[in-house]
Amino acid sequence: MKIATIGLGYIGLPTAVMFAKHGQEVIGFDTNKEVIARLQSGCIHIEEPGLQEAFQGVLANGLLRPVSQLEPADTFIIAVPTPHTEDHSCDTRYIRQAVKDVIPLLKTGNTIILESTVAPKTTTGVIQPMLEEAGFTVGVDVHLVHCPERVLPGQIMTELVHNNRIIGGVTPACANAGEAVYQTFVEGEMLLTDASTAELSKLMENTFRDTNIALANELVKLSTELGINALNVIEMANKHPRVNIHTPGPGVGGHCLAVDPYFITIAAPEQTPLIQTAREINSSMPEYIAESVDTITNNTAKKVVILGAAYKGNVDDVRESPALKIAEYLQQRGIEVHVYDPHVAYYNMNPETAFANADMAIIATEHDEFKHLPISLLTSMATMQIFDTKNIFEGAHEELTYITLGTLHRYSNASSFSHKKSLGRR
Ligand code: SAJ
Repeated sequence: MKIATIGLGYIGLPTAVMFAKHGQEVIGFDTNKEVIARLQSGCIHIEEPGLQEAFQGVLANGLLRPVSQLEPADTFIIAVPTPHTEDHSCDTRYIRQAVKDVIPLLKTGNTIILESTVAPKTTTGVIQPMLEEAGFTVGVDVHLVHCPERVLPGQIMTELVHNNRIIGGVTPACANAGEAVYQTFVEGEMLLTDASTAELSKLMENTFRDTNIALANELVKLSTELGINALNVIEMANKHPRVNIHTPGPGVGGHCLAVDPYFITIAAPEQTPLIQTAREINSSMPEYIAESVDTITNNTAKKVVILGAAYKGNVDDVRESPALKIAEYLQQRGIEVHVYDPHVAYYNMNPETAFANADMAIIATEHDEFKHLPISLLTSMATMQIFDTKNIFEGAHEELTYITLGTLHRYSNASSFSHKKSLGRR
């Protein structure tokens, strides 16, 4: 089978590599010529464990060819970005462009698979009409499938193989065609369904996470108010066999959890108050962290170092990153902010400069490097103070003030302080 993957980003590239690794002839197409040139020279352009080695292998044996000109194939897999517009709705322009690029190459019997996350009904409402306008009957001449990617950045190479796969065919024949494609390497279960169910399932998976994280973040706010350690509450509550309160943090980033719920709320605004509120709570967290800095330092912070720019640990992806929003809120307060991130080239500067004379270090991303910090960096601070919004720091120093999302109540305003003093612990 000859497979063409369109879009060689966080999903398209590992997917192309995986097909090639399992013996398929793959061409990887991307409109970004710099990306293609880099790939042709043997280097991947994203950080993902195991990907570089696997990529080099299939480039060397010729099964994967990065190309800047799309070619005919049996199967076209579209994995392009679906950015959100100003009002958070799903921008399908890259998908439509990809379909336009594919149409002149299409032959009877071809399969077109959309992996990009989309608003409900995009496959049947946007792509199917384009194919039919071009003279193809979907389900008869060509097969159209929505097969949402479900891999976790950082574990993509394993999850691509082992995760279950939703295969949403526009017709049952389309679903069968999609299954035949993924059978080449997927070891998880193949879940055949229709395209709209596949679209909404994908969106609800991330909405489930976003809503549950909002509950954890709301718990931080209410516990701080009540003088109780939210992290201890979560630890206790999660001992219940059917409870799994998620982990609170500085907000929700990435191009999935912070984006996908809006595709649902825009499609059905009246029916989604819970999802909308969850989004608001998670979006409020970076400002809440900045306000907490004011409270902790009694508005005296002049310089703050933010540890982490990426939206989550051990990846280089800064899309929708709460860390960068915290930086903005602190800068608006006139605070000098240094963002240090060893995983993100742009923010991988000299940590000495970032820490020197800082009044606080905020751990905003759970990179392994931040579990322990060199003592020399800590002692160079004006006030040795770590605000660990990810609860990961494992180091210790007698002069260190260590604050988590569970201990903010210690610094809350005077009105309820006496109450907090007697009830707050840790
Ligand atoms: N986060 C919390 N608390 C938690 C879990 C996560 O604050 O308990 C934050 C993270 O710090 C991060 C954000 O949420 O800022 C999202 O991180 P994540 O690791 O939960 O998810 P993503 O966006 O990297 O990947 C998700 C995954 N979806 C689910 O777990 C349901 C992944 O499987 C999807 O493939 C991916 O979205 C996607 O592409 O949709």
